[in-house]
Amino acid sequence: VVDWEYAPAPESEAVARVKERYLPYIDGKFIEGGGDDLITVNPGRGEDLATVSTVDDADLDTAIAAARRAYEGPWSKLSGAERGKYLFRIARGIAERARELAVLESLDNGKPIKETRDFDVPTAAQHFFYHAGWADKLGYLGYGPNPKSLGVAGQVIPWNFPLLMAAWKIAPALAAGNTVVIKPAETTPLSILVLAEIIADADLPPGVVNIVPGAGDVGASLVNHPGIDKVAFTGSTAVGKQIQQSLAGTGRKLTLELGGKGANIVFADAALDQAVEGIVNGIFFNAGQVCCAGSRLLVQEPVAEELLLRLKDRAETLRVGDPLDKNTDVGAINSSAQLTKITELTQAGVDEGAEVWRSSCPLPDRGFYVTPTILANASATMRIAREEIFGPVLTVITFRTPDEALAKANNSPYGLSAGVWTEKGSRAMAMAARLQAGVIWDNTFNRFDPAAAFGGYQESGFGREGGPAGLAAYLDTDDEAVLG
Ligand code: TXE
Repeated sequence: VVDWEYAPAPESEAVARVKERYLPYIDGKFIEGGGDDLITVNPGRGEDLATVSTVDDADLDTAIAAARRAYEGPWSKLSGAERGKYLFRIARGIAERARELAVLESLDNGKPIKETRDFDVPTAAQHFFYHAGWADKLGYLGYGPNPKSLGVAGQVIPWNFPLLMAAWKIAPALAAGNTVVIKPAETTPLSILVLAEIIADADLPPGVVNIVPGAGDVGASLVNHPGIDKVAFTGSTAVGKQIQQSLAGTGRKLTLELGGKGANIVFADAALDQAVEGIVNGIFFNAGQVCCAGSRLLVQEPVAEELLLRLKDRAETLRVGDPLDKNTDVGAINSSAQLTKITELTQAGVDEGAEVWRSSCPLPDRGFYVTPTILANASATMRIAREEIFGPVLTVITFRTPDEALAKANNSPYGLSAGVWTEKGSRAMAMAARLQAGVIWDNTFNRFDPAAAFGGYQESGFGREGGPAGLAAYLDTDDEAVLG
């Protein structure tokens, strides 16, 4: 039994320097947008956090025209080494303001400070460092000494890793020589607007990066704008499908990174305690609001009971609570809408006959929180086995043979991530060859490296981010698949 009485260790909220009002960043200036203001909420408390000015169609035209001028003017005339210098400066700027960004991200998104401090912010800086190194070496990618960039990239990002997704999108686009107009998610626009300050301080030529806050309609106008040469979207499968349809026939290059229902497959010979850590990380990291989450646990029958016992013991120790508390393991859900979706889908699992276990950790009395939940005895036809819950809710299914594990893992419209836990290397390799997933981890989970290509199959989208393949997505080449 865990004793939940403890002394909180809160990070100072003042470090985030939250402003009352945040502005779009267009053509090197922070401007009042013509759209309706939006209020961003602190999900840890369920209270309003700040007001953000959003863009209208005229502002979008201005941003895209500025990006075009910057592309045709200073940016495309720079050498790769000079572009690299700007990226290094942005990376250093993120590192210098790391603590401020971490606290702000926890306030705006709800994820624990442990994660923003140790993962989101340093990994975002790492992405700029990595791509800075590529800017003057694109010739080594195998398509001539001076590969051609695409032009103006229109990018739309989600709320689950706001700063990190901004880095994933902006860094490769700039390294490859493009300019950018990027829209953050409506619930998490703050950290990218601090990144805009870092970009301004790095003296990037005006118009190279433009940040256009707004809701989904702004995203739709951006990706469909005739001034855009390349579209990169990370978000829901439903919106991804709409974008693909609306871009059909335009010839515009498109990368889609959509949802997932990752299978974490544990064989009877696996090191079970290590697997438990990987399963916990796979589904409770960022409260499960992760496209590559290991949201389906497939466990081999002989160890199913033992693994579940150990898993529940471990999950019982997770502290759910205030995102700014340094002891918090599982923070808040990003929005009340997402909270409702998680609650409804979990209930559907219970109604369909899954066996539910919930941790006993008390939840804060305000804010948007979900108790770590395990739904065992699930079958492949249940909604909880097929649909993305995007919350701290694990679906458990058993299997007998490797073939059955493969069939069950691949029985999904998605195909983003998978994990294989076994002491037998040949089995891990054989599974990896047949799993329909873009990212497969062996005896680990949720490991990320800017040098490694990330992306999905089927309804998880297409195109790769990270590594040479991620750069190819911003170059005039069809080599992405080869470079992956
Ligand atoms: O996604 P949306 P939502 C999944 C997850 C979640 C569900 C819904 O299952 O529960 O999607 O989340 C912008 N044209 N993922 O509703 O709407 C929007 O403003 C262009 C998985 O938040 O797809 C935001 O910036 N853009 C995913 C971004 O798209 C549009 C991460 C994502 O929001 C648009 C997020 C349109 N028509 C949710 N409509 C992942 N891959 O990790 C909205 N947007």
